[in-house]
Amino acid sequence: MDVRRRSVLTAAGAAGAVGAAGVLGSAGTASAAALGASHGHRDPNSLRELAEKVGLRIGTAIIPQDINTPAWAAVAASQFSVVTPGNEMKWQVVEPTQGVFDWSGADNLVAFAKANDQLIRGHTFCWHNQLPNFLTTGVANGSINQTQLLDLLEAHIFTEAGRYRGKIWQWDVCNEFLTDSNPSGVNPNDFWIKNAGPDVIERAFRWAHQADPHALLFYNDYNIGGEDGSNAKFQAAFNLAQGLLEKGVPIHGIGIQGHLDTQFGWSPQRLSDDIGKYASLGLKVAITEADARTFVNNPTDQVPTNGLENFAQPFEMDEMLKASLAHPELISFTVWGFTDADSWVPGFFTGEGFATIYDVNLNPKQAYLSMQSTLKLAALGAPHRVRTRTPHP
Ligand code: 9MR
Repeated sequence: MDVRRRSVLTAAGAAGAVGAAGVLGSAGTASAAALGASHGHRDPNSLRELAEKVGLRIGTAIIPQDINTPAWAAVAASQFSVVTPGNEMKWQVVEPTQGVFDWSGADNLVAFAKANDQLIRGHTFCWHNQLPNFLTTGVANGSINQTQLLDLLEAHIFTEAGRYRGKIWQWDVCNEFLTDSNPSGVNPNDFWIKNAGPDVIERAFRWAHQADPHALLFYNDYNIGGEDGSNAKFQAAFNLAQGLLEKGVPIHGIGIQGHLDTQFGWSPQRLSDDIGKYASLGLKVAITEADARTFVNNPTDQVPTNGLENFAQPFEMDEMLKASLAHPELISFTVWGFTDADSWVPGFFTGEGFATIYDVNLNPKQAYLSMQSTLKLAALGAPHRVRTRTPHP
């Protein structure tokens, strides 16, 4: 396990964290105010409008509070042109009990996106985390065997991809299958690899493609772009994608999550190189879960304990964006929650926070302003210099 990235999550811990974030069972109904809040009156200086000028989609993860809190919904609608459900399309949420489906949160997100002229990144079919209890328990006690597990996964993909067929721009088909070791590779102890077999990844992609032939299908992972000193995990992701392509598996893109922590090394230049290498395979690339966390005074106020973090945090966010802008194959840049108040970070990393682009009171932080000026430069270029008198030779 890479302790730099995350703490170990037990199934119970993950469920607790979701519950604490008010996600499970509180999907609610999107308010009329939230729907279409900013449609037709967009600020030309918003992230989405600036990025649009170079064809880049700027996105955010969305949790139900983002839709149900009018001030948050206004930001979600006005600043972003693609949205990802933070949890609402995960198996644990959509089918908590076998055969009993709850699409309310996912449907709300789809309606919100439609009302606000946003595309959707579907997240995620096949991940070891946030699985329903019936599945993990059944596998653990032997009542679900390998064939049955594959059948259940196939049904899950067809059901969910089928329900939203034609409405999803990119699907994260498989998520976080690689080890954090050096060298890295597909984790033999991953829930899916261990219990469904090593070809589960290609099966999942083929099923997803059959279920929604127009969706772009992504492999998504953390620490696979500029983040690891050894770059071992990038190499593993590259090899995985190349192997799938050689087998004719319908994979169309790589999702680099981009969960950074200012206390660790990270190289924007290497990120740019890595994006270029994925693109050289003929794949699209997306930054899917960008945030940069740091140590803070407390989880409520999230003020950095070291003043320099006010510069390091926006630097990392902005440099991720700059590396992204350099590559035409990089089609979307998504932040994992837009305000520190809706970020997953304080709940997962003790003492850390300040990871997003708006503060806990929904004021744009330097990270937002830096990204905005980068997009402005990309979209409009710098103005030509004023004329001056020049000395005669
Ligand atoms: O943001 C999500 C958080 O609300 C959940 O509690 C958590 C459970 O593991 O998952 C978070 O999202 C994860 C994403 O689905 C995959 N990459 C890592 C993200 C942060 O943990």
